[in-house]
Amino acid sequence: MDSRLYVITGSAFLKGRRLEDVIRQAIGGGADCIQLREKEATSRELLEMAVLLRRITRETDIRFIVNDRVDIALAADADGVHLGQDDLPIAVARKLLGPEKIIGISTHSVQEAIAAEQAGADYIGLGPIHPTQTKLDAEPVIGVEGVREVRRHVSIPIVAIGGIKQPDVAEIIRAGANGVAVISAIIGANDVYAAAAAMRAEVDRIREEGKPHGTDD
Ligand code: TZP
Ligand code: MG
Repeated sequence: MDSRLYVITGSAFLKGRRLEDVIRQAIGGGADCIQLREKEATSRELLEMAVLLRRITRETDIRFIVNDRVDIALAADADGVHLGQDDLPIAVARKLLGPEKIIGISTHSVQEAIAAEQAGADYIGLGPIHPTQTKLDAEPVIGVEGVREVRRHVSIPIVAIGGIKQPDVAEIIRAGANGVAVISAIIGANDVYAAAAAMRAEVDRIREEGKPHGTDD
């Protein structure tokens, strides 16, 4: 699960554009994983979006992850789920999903990262790196230094999240993140394709410098 540009949905940023079009542009620009995350949606709406995103990500051969909801992930045959600290425990999610699905965990500290790895997470989301307006109940920011510290303690892939914009990418990847997870800077961009392409190119450029980025490299 070594994602370089992990794009998360956020309907608030669509500004009247169709989810399908915006996601296709993000994938065209280089997103290699899409996560469905819609906190306000009903189960029925989530399922509909999940089926749509599964179709697009299958066509383009990239990963598809569902936030919070193991049931929706199973129903849409997503590649996995992304769970927060207060969602189902990893062991329970693993039992429901079986051995093949991906399980990612949101972490905010070295302790949470180590616990996630020990519990069998396939990757961690780590942040918020910078202040974000997108998640109002976000934990305190951990900065790039937080990435460097967590990288020293876990070997599973790290996807950094929170307020990340194109100029931030280089130091985050140099600090040991495998990739970046982004909502507003891509979904909210006027030119989604260009925003994704610029961020993906930056991840690729720094990754090619050859720093260690976890076991999946
Ligand atoms: N978890 C930590 S920060 C965040 C989530 C879901 C929001 C990221 O959105 P943005 O717009 O890229 O800051
Ligand atoms: Mg959650």
